[in-house]
Amino acid sequence: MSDPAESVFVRACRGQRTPWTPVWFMRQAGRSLPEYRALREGVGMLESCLRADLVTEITLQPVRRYGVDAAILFSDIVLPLKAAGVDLDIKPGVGPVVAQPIRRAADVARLPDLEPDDVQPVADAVRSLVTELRGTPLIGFAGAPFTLASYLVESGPSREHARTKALMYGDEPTWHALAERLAQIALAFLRVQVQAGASAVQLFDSWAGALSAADYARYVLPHSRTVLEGIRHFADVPRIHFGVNTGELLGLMADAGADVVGVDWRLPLDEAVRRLPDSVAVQGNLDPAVVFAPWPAVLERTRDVLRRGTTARGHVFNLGHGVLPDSDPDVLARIVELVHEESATQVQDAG
Ligand code: 1CP
Repeated sequence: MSDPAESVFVRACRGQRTPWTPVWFMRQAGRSLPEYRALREGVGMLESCLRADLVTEITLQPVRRYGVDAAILFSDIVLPLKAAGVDLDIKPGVGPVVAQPIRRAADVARLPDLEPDDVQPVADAVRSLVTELRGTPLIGFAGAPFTLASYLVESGPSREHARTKALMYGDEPTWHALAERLAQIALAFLRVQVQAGASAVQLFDSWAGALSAADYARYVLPHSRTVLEGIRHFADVPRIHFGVNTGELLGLMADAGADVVGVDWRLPLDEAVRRLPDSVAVQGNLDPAVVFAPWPAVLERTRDVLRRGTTARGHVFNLGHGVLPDSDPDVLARIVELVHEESATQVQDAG
């Protein structure tokens, strides 16, 4: 069994030379695969995240299908909140729904802490995955404080995040108290995964792009830094920091303590590289909708992402956001093959 800490994926995250560009897909587990739908038949989303056997199998499915360079744990960003005791559910076709929204200081005070025992099945699944993956690295993840707060304050998915921003702008102490609690929960969840053997972590701040740079720096960055720096002190694993529509925030997201910054499809990777310090690698950024276009378009755009990615210290190929639910698994498998072939040739040309 090869050492996942020396895998192509981990090396690229560290900005070290690799024989090809590693690739994985956000939301590769549990979305478009028929074998996933079959396994989940009659099992609720959060219930499935707390069954180690299901988590293990669903995490492995895309690795087998696509030959990706990394696995991502099958779970959800709201799972640690549920496991800690927050009354919430994931409604099919909707997303996370919270019974009692958190909007005042008293609501924040009621938020429970996450104890490692609360997510014991996650640790069990990670341990069995490390064995089953035979050297392929496993990415652990958590939701960042802002994105988690949005679900708790809005009480469900939101486009505008208006109540979340209203809390931030109108009651700064309560906002910081909430974000600090969520940072501790995210950090505790990541620690469990890393302790059990995850080789890298990704902090999903999916909705941070809703904020201006000044507001991100004032209200969000310090709390995301608590999580990312907390992991750095805990273990030597690469930390990926990702959000959608964050072109104006990339430098700040690196500043929060990332080794790799995820970029969505709106900004060309070489431009993202110009906005980032030299010390960080990039991840991204094929538009997830490209998967639906005829193959010549997929080919052209995949090559373009690879070419722009060569300007970075390290490049992990990915989509600019998650796999869309109706994506054809065969196209995703062909993209993995293409990324491997093309990038191996690039390395030969450069050498
Ligand atoms: O590869 C994988 O799919 C791994 C598992 C995974 C991950 C990484 C799931 C399973 N969720 C997530 C992260 C997650 N969850 C994020 C960050 C990534 C992103 O931006 O997509 C977010 C914002 C969520 C919240 C969430 N959970 C939503 C989005 C709702 C919204 O605000 O628009 C939804 C629909 C869920 C449910 C969910 N999570 C995962 C699955 C397979 C599902 C669908 C479950 C079902 O309905 O049965």
